[in-house]
Amino acid sequence: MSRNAEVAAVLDEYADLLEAMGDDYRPSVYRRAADNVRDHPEAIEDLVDEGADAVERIDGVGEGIADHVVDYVETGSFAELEDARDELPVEMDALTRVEGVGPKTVKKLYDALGVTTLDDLEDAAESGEISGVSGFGAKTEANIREGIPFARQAGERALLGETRPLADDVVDHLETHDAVERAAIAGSIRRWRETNGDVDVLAASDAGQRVGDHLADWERVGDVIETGETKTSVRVDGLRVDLRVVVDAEFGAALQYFTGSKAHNVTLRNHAIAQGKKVNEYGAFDIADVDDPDAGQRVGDLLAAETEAGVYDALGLPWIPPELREDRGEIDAAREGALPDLVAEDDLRGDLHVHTDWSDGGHSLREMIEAAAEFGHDYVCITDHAEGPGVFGDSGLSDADLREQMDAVDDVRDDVAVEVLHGVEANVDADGDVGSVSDDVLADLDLVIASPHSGLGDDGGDRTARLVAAVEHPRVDVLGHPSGRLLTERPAMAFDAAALAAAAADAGTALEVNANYHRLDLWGTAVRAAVDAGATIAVDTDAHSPAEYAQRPYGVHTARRGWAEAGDVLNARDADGLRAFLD
Ligand code: DGT
Ligand code: CA
Ligand code: CA
Ligand code: ZN
Repeated sequence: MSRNAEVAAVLDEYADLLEAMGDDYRPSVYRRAADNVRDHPEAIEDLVDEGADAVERIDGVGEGIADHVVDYVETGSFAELEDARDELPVEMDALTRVEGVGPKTVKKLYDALGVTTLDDLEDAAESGEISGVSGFGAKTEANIREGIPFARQAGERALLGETRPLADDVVDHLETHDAVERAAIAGSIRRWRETNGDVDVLAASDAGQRVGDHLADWERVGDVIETGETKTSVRVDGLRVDLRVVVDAEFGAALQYFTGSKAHNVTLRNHAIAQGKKVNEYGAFDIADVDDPDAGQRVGDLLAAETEAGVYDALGLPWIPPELREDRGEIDAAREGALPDLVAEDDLRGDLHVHTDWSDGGHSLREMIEAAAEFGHDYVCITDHAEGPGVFGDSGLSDADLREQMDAVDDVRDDVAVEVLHGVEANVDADGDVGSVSDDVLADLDLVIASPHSGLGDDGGDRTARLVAAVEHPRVDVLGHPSGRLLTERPAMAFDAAALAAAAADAGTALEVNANYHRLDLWGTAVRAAVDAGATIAVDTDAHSPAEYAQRPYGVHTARRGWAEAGDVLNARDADGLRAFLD
């Protein structure tokens, strides 16, 4: 991973500070630049090395922003940012993570009450001071108070879409050292959990200290927390990286242990004990003839330690994919030979949720379609937003726009190497209706996604009826990002996953696993409910740019966390199978 995410975060912070100061125009310019820097395929620090002109090659980055980026990468800040931070010295990122608290609210609460941190905000909300500030009522104060725990917890976990690329880079860096025999990602990142407390990696080597030093010396490392023979911890881009070094002969056992989850490991240990065996980070052991199995870590006859598959095999189990290791019945299923044959990245043949510059995407119809062909898709469905509440600006399409887009799709369709479907992403309104698009337009489109874009957030109310009504709508084919959650930013709306799954199965409507790593919506347990109910899922990227097609793995592995097989996935079907489902 490059420093793109870090630079984007700084541009977003500056945008928030400008907005708080009452600047109406520049915040959106900086946010757009931040999005483009974040998604840019080249490393921002490499562009900075080339000079400000190279940075300006990024869409939406003009001379002024490019200069700021160069200053930031070279010196750790830029003058205007420091001035703004001096004027409003608050933890902007943490405070705005509270639902309903934007930059302008932060400024008001700083001016009136001196609130600079989440702790300050909590104190002010609990003592009733916020409702005493002009413009704030008791309801707002209560909402802020209730939003603080989510914001606090969210701040402690990082998105898989940020940690996973970093973990891959750490492994690559470790593998450049000649004393490293193998290296691998472990922990919750290996299980593809959607947020992660830290980055766990494991290396096999007889020279632990040298390997630890090699990590500490990596150019990307900010702070070194500790180094040692077996454990080294550093911080990169604000994320904690924990490295364990073990001997190659015990790498499999260590990988099994440090992949977790803790709950999976506890159940696995009990399964071992029931067979007169023992499993820990050093191996699987037969302890049937041992008087005191707790006399040491390596007590008993060693059965396996070198490979993870060997450890499971020694306990009479097939290898269990990391996505399943959450203690949700996977060990029983393994014992019974009933593990699912999980959907794989290569099983997917197309993407059914894609935006263009007809709505809020950044690229033309032709660019997005050609990029889908280049990505290797057999088919792609263009699904720009219909007009309606919650859709960015006035970017949504009217009936007339959709009719016009049908012709535009036809113009591209014939000379591209991918089958093109034309659909729409309509809004689910409060009653579960799809609002703004008329029925005759819906009928003429190949595919209709209905997604909640407004009335989101968890107000404690049960939204099952709203979502069930949407899946039962006769024109709706896919329910898009059903909960509306934005990881670490906005909680999922509450709904009964089993009831939604049953309704979707009955209605023949697919439930989306939105692969955008800010969403991952549905998620593991909700996918499991869908699969158990016999509902179909659709793993789609919701791409707003060609680069976002590459977020597909996050969706596939999230579906795997829900025990999904290829047969459960709409876009694992070939084009004929897809059309049969849509008709
Ligand atoms: P995270 O970091 O909160 O996203 O979740 P994990 O699962 O990566 O947890 P972490 O980093 O604390 O530990 C990595 C793995 O190491 C964990 O999944 C299982 C194993 N592990 C760590 N500490 C313990 C422990 O005290 N008991 C057991 N059974 N396993 C542990
Ligand atoms: Ca971890
Ligand atoms: Ca850890
Ligand atoms: Zn969308």
